[in-house]
Amino acid sequence: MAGRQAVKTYLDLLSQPCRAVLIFLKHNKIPHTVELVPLRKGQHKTPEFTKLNPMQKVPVLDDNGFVLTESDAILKYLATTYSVPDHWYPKLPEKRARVDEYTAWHHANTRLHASTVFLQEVIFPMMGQPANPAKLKKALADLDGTLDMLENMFLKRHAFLCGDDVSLADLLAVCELMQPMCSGRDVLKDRPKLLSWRSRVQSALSDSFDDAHSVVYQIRQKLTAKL
Ligand SMILES: N[C@@H](CCC(=O)N[C@@H](CS)C(=O)NCC(=O)O)C(=O)O
Repeated sequence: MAGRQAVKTYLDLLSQPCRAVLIFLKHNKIPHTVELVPLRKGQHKTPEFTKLNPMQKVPVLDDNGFVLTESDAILKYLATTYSVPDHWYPKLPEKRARVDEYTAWHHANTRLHASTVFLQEVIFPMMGQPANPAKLKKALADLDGTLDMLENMFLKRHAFLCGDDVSLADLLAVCELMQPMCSGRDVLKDRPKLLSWRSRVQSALSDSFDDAHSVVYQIRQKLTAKL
């Protein structure tokens, strides 16, 4: 858009929703800048960042003074404000509603369960607190239920979660499902249908996928080398 300045983002790339936002911006060549907010250093708790986002969470978008939080809202805002291919967030009401259906479900399912596995296996041990076997077992069982739903409901009719092409739903989901990979755990390894889906999403996102996930690969290398 003529005269429009690059959008500013506040991200930590170990954060799944931050990676989704960055991949979307890069893949769609939306002019942007990135301000890193390292969560491990508590940078999200500073007075300046708290002023920007009182919830003290990343990602945050600042589009020429319009400040927005929540990856779901940020991605939909970018998809509707910038000229990007329709498949990301289709204009046709029924197709759009399919993406909304997934994204409404995502936070209490794919995100919650995959990130609980990650917390138990990676973050708590990093903080000197070993994984709690009962909590890890429950998180893995919950995640299994979510993966069943992805296969049997969302991927039942289409190659992607909400249609025949990649959408915001696939982007949010794949970033969450990559997170447990930090400990070397591939949560999709025994699920051929979801593995094929991930390959399709990865191909659709091309280099932006691996670029954004380089931090995940680095942690995996570090943690699995110790085993
Ligand atoms: N629902 C939010 C979740 C944001 C969120 O939980 N971000 C995490 C990183 S993945 C964070 O900033 N955590 C810092 C904290 O809770 O202290 C979204 O999708 O943007």
